[in-house]
Amino acid sequence: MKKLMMIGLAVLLSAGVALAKDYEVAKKAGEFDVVVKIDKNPPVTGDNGVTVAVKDAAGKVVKDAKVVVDYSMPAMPGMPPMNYKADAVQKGDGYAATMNLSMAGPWNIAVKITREGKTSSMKFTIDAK
Ligand SMILES: [Cu+2]
Repeated sequence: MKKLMMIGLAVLLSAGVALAKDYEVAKKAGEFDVVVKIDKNPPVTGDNGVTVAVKDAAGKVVKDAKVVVDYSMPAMPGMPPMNYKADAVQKGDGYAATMNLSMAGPWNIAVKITREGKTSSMKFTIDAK
């Protein structure tokens, strides 16, 4: 009985860890090292919280940039192309935005970082459920 409970607990704990893990993409945007996390994994139809962490070439956290999250879906049968934009707000060591995905399927994400008049971006795709 005790052994069964221990196994049950281990399963619960590992499931909890898997569920808690954010969708994460790390990429370069120009000279910046960018880590984007989405609080739904996989991303879902509706609201998804996005956080963006930016470091400069020297590895220093960048807090004075303007960060915009563009998300779009190319045209599909019966659906015109959709393009949205969310301005991220500086928060803690990064930037936060909410992405509202209007339908399931593939979305192109572009994170644009503007600092000192120069804009760099990183791109990736997600498959919303
Ligand atoms: Cu669509």
